[in-house]
Amino acid sequence: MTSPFKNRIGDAWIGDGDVTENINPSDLSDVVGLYARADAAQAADAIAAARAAFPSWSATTGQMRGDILERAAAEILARREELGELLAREEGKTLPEAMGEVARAGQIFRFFAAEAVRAAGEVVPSVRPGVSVEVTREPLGVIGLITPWNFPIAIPAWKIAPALAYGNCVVFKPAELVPGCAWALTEILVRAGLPAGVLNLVMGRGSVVGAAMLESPEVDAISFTGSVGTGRQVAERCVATMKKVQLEMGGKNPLIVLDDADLPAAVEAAVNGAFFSTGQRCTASSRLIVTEGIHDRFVAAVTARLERLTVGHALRKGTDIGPVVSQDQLEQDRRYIAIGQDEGARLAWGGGLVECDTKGFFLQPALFTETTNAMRINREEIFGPVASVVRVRDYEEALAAANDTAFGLAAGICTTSLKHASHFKRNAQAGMVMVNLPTAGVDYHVPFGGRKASSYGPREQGAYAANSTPPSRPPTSTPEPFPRQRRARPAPAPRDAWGRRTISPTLLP
Ligand code: UN1
Repeated sequence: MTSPFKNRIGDAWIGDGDVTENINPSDLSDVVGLYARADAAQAADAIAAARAAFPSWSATTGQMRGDILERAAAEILARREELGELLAREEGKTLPEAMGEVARAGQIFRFFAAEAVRAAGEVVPSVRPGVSVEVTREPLGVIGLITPWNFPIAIPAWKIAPALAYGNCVVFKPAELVPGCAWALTEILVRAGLPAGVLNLVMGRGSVVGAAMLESPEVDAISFTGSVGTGRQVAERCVATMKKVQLEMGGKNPLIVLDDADLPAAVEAAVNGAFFSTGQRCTASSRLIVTEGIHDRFVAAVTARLERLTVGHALRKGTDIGPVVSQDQLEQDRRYIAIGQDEGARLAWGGGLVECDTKGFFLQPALFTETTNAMRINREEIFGPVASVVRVRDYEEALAAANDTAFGLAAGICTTSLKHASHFKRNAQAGMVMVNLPTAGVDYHVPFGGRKASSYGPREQGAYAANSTPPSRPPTSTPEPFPRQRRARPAPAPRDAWGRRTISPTLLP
């Protein structure tokens, strides 16, 4: 038996015991590798290693942290083909999609390499005479990261890069289905020069590793991307130990198509948003809300486009849509296709299993028409290549349907009317609003996140990620980076109710 890829705890690669097989969803006979599964004691060791590394890591310069992130960025970008192949093999998105995701991860590290040296803080005149106020950001401490399987390298990148850039230590628990990219990313960062304990990788079960992170008082914050159900449990457990928490959860994202839309552009946005990456994106355009004047032409054109798409092995040239990630997810997708039919929706295209020369989880994209927004297929996140068309009279009814959902991650509109596009941007109840674009596919330098049940806590990505590590707990035992001075040090500034040291009175001469 080949030796497994191990967890990174402190300065060592650990784990010869329990392992999991990483299986290729395009070819179930292809084992990507064996990956160690951490137990609760190893998770505790990882947390302790991060805690021990924090005083010196948080006292490093932004330049030093940025240099490490930049080395990692350069390597990720240079290896995008090889890492893309690994990603496509373990998760099932097509090779071009996977390489695009790897490039995005590299760019995220490059962005935060530069952010690490951005001057932070401000000095403001006090309302009291002779006093000035300094507002500074301090590293938070140990951050626990829990990431999903659908973006095996980009989501870890957009959580790890800011956490490290701003001087925090990390305990990283990737989804069990995709340990390969997580291991490769950790290995790159370690070789880029991260000191021991600053980044710890603990692959394994949520019920073991995730639970250890949530319970530990030594973890200061959790950033989680995953389902609403799990997110709610994460939030409850974070509150119990007063951890900061950031949650990115589901979506049921509307894409409105108005009568005046450019039809080919609308079809492209819908097909890309709903079905590319096998529909496995929380930003997927799963509800296509179409006004009646364009409805039939739109459905005919989308169907014609779906007929030309090839579902197949993620690494094969010519494949447009790779497999569903796992047996469980395939069953969930098929269950919802059956629910839609039971609810009276018309399965206008697809939804069947696809035979390929390898055994994998291949599913034809499924398009439902004649649906109402009240149907379960339009209310619950399916997370597969399944989308519904909701027919509406006009823009007002479309807007009402778009907002009639518990979720609020992304929303889109296809129109040539500036009036409707502008109104929608202001009135869509979503964190991100797209015009003549798919709801999925986002930029890495701007805030990412949703409203309502889709997100909780501060925004991720771009400079907004700094808010994920609020200045709530200054480091307790930061070593002096400079030789001690003989003069007595002034008393520290008082802390506010949140423990923040935001006011430092400076008596002017
Ligand atoms: C994208 O649409 O490019 O899990 C990103 C997800 C989201 C990321 C989507 N958190 O699908």
